[in-house]
Amino acid sequence: MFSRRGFLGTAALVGASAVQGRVQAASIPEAAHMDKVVMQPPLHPVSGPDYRPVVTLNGWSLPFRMNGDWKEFHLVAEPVVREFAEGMKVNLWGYNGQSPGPTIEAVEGDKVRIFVTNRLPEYTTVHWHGMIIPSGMDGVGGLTQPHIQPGKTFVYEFEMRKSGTFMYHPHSDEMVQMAMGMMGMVVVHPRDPNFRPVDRDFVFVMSTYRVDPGTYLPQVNEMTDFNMWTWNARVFPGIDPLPVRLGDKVRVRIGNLSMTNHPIHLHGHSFAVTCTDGGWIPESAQYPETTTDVPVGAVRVFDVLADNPGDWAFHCHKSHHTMNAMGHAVRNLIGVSRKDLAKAVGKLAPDSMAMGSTGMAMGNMEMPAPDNTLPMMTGTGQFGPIEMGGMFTVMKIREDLARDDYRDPGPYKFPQGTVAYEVEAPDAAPVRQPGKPTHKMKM
Ligand SMILES: [Cu+2]
Repeated sequence: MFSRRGFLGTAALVGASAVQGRVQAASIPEAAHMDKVVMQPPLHPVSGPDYRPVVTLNGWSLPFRMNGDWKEFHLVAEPVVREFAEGMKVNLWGYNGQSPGPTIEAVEGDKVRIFVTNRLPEYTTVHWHGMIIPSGMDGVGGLTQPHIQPGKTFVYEFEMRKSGTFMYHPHSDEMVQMAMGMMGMVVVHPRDPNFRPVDRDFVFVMSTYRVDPGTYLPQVNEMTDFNMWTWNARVFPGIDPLPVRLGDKVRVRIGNLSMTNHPIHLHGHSFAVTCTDGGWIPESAQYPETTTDVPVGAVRVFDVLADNPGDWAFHCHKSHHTMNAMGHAVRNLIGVSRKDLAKAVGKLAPDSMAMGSTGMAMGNMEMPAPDNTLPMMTGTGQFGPIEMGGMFTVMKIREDLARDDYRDPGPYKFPQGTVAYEVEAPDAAPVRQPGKPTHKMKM
């Protein structure tokens, strides 16, 4: 006997299978694959509402196809090999050939259908961090959907209800899968192209890894002691610069799926945080900053007027995060006589190198390193060693860049007389404390 409730239930099921049938009939869109580790040109819209596309540092945006009024994307979760910088490759898990996965771009109001194929050796899901979507599309394995088993493809369908910057990552064996690099960014452009428009729009996600020197696989159980601090799974000097035309209004969208916060600092300018993964910040609530902290599991987007030409360092302000694999066990030897130390150590280990008695500047130092690791501090600029690593790159603001030109313009040509310079001066002996205190303390 059919109860009314049973009848409705059946009808709903018929509806559901009809939707599935339609998708199957329409076939799954081809999955684009990326084999490059440098920033790909922006993907301009060919139809629909106009928007200024983003560029992803050392990454790309996922191509899509239109199917009726649905925008269809295809993500493939799979093992990948990611080059962190020249000289170091790591076996990660990612999407469509790289880790992190491609940026997904759409427009507010778009209906999107995202196919996710699992080519990992274990199940996965995709969670759409920060997006306002139906609960059943939220991608939390076990809670809102069955896990996607290896070899299977699932479909996520939802409307991009609000514009902004979001992230995607698995909610399925999450600790392992995120520690292996499974993540990416979602940018939803406002439907109104006049809403807070910018001239250049950059996006990247921060992640951290513990990859012991000479090895190729992150230690996924590591909780705190990471040694690779990455922007889009790249470290300095492997991170793309941000080429900017003088006078451009620039947006930088930063996601943090690492296990600690990162205070991100831009030299030479002040900026305002204009958007988080929760939405746009009203202008009345914005304030000027030169460093903004990006908490774990959050997005911060800042807008900056690039009105100061030059090569401007852009980096995490935790100084250990602008280093590559480092020996954290190294003792602080500043002030220790190098000669005595070298003698003492030399007796024990004849090939050793005493370092650090005047600091750790390593510009002219060469140390043997195992294969597949990177120097702690590296990189060379036009004036010498830069001695950075990890989360460091350069915003290159130039007068003569074309509108959509994102190629590295090379080192800045400093106008004559604008660079700090050496003067003739007598040998600067350290200033001694005067014999008598200059102020008497009242007791
Ligand atoms: Cu940091």
